[in-house]
Amino acid sequence: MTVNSKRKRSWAEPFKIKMVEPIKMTTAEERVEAMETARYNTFLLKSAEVYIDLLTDSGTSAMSDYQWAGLMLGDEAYAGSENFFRLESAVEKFYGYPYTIPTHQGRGAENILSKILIKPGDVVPGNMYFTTTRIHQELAGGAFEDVIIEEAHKPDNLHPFKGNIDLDKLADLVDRHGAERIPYISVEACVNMAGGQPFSLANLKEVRAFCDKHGILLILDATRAMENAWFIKEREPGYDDKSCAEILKEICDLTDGCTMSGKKDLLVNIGGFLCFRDIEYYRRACELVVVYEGLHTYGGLAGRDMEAMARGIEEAVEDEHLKARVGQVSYLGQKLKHSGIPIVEPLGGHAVYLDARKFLPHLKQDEFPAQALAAALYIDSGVRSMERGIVSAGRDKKTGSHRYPKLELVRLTIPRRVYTQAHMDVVAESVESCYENREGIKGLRMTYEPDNLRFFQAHFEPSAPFVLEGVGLDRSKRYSASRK
Ligand code: PLI
Repeated sequence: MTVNSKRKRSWAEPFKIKMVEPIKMTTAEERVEAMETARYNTFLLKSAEVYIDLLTDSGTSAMSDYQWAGLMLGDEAYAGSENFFRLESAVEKFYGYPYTIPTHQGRGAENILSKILIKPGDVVPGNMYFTTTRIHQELAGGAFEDVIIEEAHKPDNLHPFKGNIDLDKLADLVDRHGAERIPYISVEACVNMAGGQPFSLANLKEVRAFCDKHGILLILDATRAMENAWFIKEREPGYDDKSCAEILKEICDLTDGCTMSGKKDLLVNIGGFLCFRDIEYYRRACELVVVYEGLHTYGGLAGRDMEAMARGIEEAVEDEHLKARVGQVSYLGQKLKHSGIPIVEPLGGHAVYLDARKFLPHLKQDEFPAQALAAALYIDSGVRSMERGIVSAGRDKKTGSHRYPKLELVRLTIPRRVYTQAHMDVVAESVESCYENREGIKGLRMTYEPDNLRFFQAHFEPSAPFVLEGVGLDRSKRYSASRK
């Protein structure tokens, strides 16, 4: 028998569906009403008003039967839960860190890390900011400085590792501030605000050498490190024969510790952790975790949550899982690209990002184009997305004026194991319809602005009514949406 191994083979998800959750399409009238009530902020919509929810991949994954079974084995003792030890050994096996402290989610770990390492006046370099990471650095008295490579700020630049750190920027930072003012370098895997862009192992090795030379710690934001490992396997010479598990270990081996939101890579609805190699940092973190989260063997989590996360680690690191997960993002991205929609390239690991500057060139950045586009997409089809631009960037703490990020994006974030390719087709059609209607999408004014992390709760109103043609499933309606 001869086997033709060159024949094209499609990929499919490495699971079948055992339980479903119904979702409901709303009418265009209902969506206009819902968006006005939500003040043009997709975070303020009710979940029941949403058809396909691409707000975030955080805590929205579908757990496996193996994880659900683990929930029944929760050891809910206040101290020394069996599930903590399961989590600790899974982290040590796959991430390689000897000391693990559970936290309720990623920002719990960021809070403790910032409090133990940052002193007022310190500077923390990172490969682009993340919202919660930066706010904890600032609340601890530090200042964030961006040292990501310039390519990361250009949506159509095809650099395969746009999450890389620019070593020259790092050296300049040390010259300006002195290594003693830099408690650690924060390196995020699959950089969220850049479009889910990975770093390369070659770059991380250079950063490690820089840290060793200057006596600076290197802390990984491991939230999407497994997805980063997949891109290294795909794109970095010399890694295609390694498993994602091996690559993940190699990444972590170069770092001194990590913060983690288990709500992403690890396929759980809640949970996170903070890890160190050094027992002294671990002890200091143990002192604080009891103040902010809970005892160091549960850190704000139930025993069952820790079990689900330990099992999630085992499943999520599998190459077949990562291939299908990143493959679904790529499926949607390719579809949009073929329709001429401006998106961030190369495609990242957890989301497709629309380039709102190019999508809505008639809007200035302080008319909040990405916020307006996210609102229009919801009105068109009930697809919920998220702004990642000027609103998310917030105001400069010193000057009080808006920060103007180069990237003005709408994130279509894909939860893991939740939606099918047919859902992705509907999303693509709706984005295409918004593109056809782009001139009818108007700028917004901010009418309420919280001081911190304003994107979650800010209110907006359109400066002129939106005019969207062909809204809804039958594509026959014309809507003019504005506040009454
Ligand atoms: O949402 P938390 O507190 O579990 O994790 C905070 C956090 C830290 N780092 C990174 C890279 C994140 O993406 C992150 C949370 N991201 C959210 C909620 C998101 O929608 O992307």
